[in-house]
Formats: sequence, structure tokens, C-alpha cells
Amino acid sequence: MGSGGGRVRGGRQGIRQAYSPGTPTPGPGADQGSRLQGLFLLVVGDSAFALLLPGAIWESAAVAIDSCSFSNREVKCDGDGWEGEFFPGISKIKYEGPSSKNPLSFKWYNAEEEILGKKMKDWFRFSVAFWHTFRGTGADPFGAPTKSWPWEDGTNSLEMAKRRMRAHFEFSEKLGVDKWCFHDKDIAPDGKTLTETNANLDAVVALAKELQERTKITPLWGTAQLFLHPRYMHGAATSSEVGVYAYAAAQVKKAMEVTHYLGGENYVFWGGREGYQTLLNTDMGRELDHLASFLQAAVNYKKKIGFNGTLLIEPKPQEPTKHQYDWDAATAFAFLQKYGLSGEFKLNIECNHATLSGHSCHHELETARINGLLGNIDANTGDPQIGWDTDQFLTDIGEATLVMLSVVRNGGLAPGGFNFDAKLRRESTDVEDLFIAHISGMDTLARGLRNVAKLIEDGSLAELVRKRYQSFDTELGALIESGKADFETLEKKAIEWGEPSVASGKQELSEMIFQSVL
Ligand code: XUL
Ligand code: CO
Repeated sequence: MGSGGGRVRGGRQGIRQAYSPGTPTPGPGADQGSRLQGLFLLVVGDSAFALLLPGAIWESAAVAIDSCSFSNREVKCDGDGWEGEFFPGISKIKYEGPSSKNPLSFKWYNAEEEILGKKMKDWFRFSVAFWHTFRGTGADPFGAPTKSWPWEDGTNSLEMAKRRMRAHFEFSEKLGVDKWCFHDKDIAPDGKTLTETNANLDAVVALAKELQERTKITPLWGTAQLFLHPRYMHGAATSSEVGVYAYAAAQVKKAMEVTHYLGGENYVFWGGREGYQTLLNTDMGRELDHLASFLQAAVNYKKKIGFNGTLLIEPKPQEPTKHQYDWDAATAFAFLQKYGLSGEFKLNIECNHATLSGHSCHHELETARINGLLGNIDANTGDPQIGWDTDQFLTDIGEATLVMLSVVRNGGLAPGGFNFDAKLRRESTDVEDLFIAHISGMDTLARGLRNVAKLIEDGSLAELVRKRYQSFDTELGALIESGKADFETLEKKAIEWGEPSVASGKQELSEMIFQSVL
């Protein structure tokens, strides 16, 4: 890599000119410069995903082609127009320990250190989410994008996609994270046809493969984005339109092939629009049958291409739809059982989704774990005063400790891991904030793991729970737990024993023990 600040070859003005033929008519905010004008109009409806793309993706082929057609001026189609490092002032982030005041260092996460019999890096298997870190613009339904990363030129061109991919690998390498997650649409622009779109994806994937080989960073999971484009307004697998169902299948087929090719270890299904706005116009039973057929076809295709990764369903109760079918872990489990799919899928639990469904993240993790379904964690958190999916980096040490309790009980998450499905706040606009946010999230979870090790070593919480159920460590308890205690036997015991004694639940003591390790 070159030294010094990176720059767009030929200067930014040239790229702005290249973009102008495909730039939508400026709306409010036109005084913010042509780059922001192009982005601003795209802030539509859904707050979480309007941010993903700095261009209307269904128009992006035109943008990509325009961009390339200007190659005889400033922009080179075969290169990516960027020289030097993307993060020139930042070197590899190191562990400096809790007393360090350096924001660009780890205080608690020490990748090679062994805790509870495993290296920290193996407990976590951290991953950078491409869509937030490299496509998040800071836009919200009321405001234009706030980030202006130096490598972005305002286009959704193929050249821009390649440059962004190189920035991503440099970022992850410097952060010391060796996994990444992506949607098909995050990494490559759409073409005018499905065939053209797939060709664009192949071009970016070829570069990603090369960068992966050089850096040893591989996908934790890949997925298809089936929620931004207007064709998916009624859903993808649950759309009332058979043509949309087929299109979604084609998209998943390709995304699965790409994930497999890149050595991805999992594949995620988040049904952002698999739900309804009103039951008055919805045949819920038929839609759920369609979703099951879709997932069964995905299982069949996975086997056909020899992809051994885990398929993961990511529950979320609502947003963008009023009601999403994969409401929470228990609902997803019931769905998988009903359709005979339980052996084929695990769950990707996202903490902010858990709280939106009225549960804690710990509850969702435990529900998945006790049913053998805990496959991956989308590590983030919500805001207690905001009722939507804010996708913040997790900074609450207590919450992180509870999360790690489940992960340790699960024996880890591999082949899953912790994907930072989290984004910078709109107001955080420095390039270094991207590093600081991830470092903070990693350190918080590392503290959680260290706290769990203290809890286990102390042993008193486990002892409290053991004692609480000790009345079942008896002959009758064993009979009940083996499913052999009939009502007549139980009635006989109840009469013989009289009024049962009921011990204290010791909630405050359990909380005191928990607090003592934070
Ligand atoms: C949406 C969400 C998605 C999925 C992948 O809330 O979490 O980013 O993780 O589609
Ligand atoms: Co997620």
C-alpha cells in the first residue's frame, strides 16, 4: 500500500461530472453540493435501509455505465480510481490493556488471550457488516446523508463498488477482524437485467476473492437483499405476485453461490418484508406455505451446490412491516417445526430485534440455545427511549455479560460468530469513528466474556440455581423428568406430603452476585 493520504485519481470533480448524467433532479438540500443531491432523494420511507444505497439501485446500471463511459476523461473503468491507503493515519489496532487512554487501541479484547479454554478471537469470530460500515450514509427519513468518506464519489458505479471493497478489506485488516458479512446489493450495483446484475456481482466478487486471499478475511455470512427494491413491496417469498417469488429465488440462488464461492460459513434469511400491513388483504396461511416452500428450495439448492454453511433465520417482529412472520426465536422455531425444516436451519439472533419483540437479548439467545438453534449473533443494541431498530454498537457491560453467558453455555457460536450489525450515529462523521465504534463494541463484549469467566470461577450463581431445583434431584423428580409420572402417582404424593414447602427465589441475591463481577 502506498503511504500518505489516498486520493481519487484525476480529482473528485471528474467523478462528479461522470455521475451527473445519472443524477436524479436535485430536491431540497440542493445547496449541499452535487454529491449529496444525488443521495438525498433516495431517503425514502424505511429509516433503516434508506441508508444502504447512495443511489436508487434500480437506476444504478445507468449510473455505472455512465461512469464507465467517461473513462476517456477522468474515470478509469478497469481500475478503481483511488491511489494510496484509505485509512492512512491509522495503523493496526493493538491490545494495550485497560489503563490505555488511546481510543484506537483495545482495552479488553486481546485476540490471542485464552479465556475459559478458548482464545478470545475464537469465542467471538467478529465480523464487519459491509452494509452499515461501508454503505451507511447517516441519512434518516428527515435528513440527508451526513458522512462524506473520502473514497466515496457519489456514484453507485462498478468502479466505486471495487474501490469501496478495497477500503473495506483495509479497514478490517487494520481492525484485526477476519470475517465480513454482506448483502448482494451492498457490494455491487444492479444492472438493467438480472443477467447484467449478476455480471456486476461477479466482477466485484472476483476482486473480493483476491482481497480475501491476500488478507485471509472470509465471509461469516452472505445474504440477499430482498427488501429495498419496489418489486418487494408485498414481500419476496410471501409476495402475492408469483413473478416476485421467482425473482427472489433467483436472487437467493445467486447470493448463495457467491457466498459459497467466497468461502462463507453461513447464509442468512432476514425476512424484512415477509409479513403484512393488514390481515384484511392477506392470506396468512398461504403466505407462510410459500415461505416454507421457498426455504425448502434453498435447502435443496444448498445441497446441490455442496454448500456446507449453516442456513440462519434472523427473527425480527416488525419494521419495515407491521408484522413480520419470523417474529421472534420461538415463532421461528414453531414455523420450522411445522414445515419439517428444523434440522436445516439455525437462528441469527439480533439484540435490537429481541428488544423490539418485547424480549431481552438474553431471552432470545436462551430460547435459541435450549432448542439447539443458536447459530449466530448480530451484535448491536437499541436505545431504551427509542422504539425502533437503532442498530447501535453494544456498550452496556451488563448486557454484554448476559449475552456471553449464553454464548459460553452454548460452547461458542462456530461456525457462527458476532456480526456487528451496527452503525455509527448520524452525527458521528469522522473516518476514525468507524474504528472507534467497532473497538468499543469488541471491548464491551470482551468485558462480558471476562465477567462470565469470573462468574464461573466464583460458582455461587450456578450453586444458587442448582439449589433452587434440588427438590427434583429425587426419585419423584427423576420420574417426572423421564416423563413417567402419572397424575395418580402425583396425587398420592400430594396427599402423603401435605402442604408443600416453598423456598425463596433469591432474586436479589442472584442480582447481587451478577453485579459483583461487572
Ligand atoms: C435488519 C437486519 C438485516 C439483516 C440482514 O434489521 O438486521 O441487516 O441482518 O438482512
Ligand atoms: Co441483522
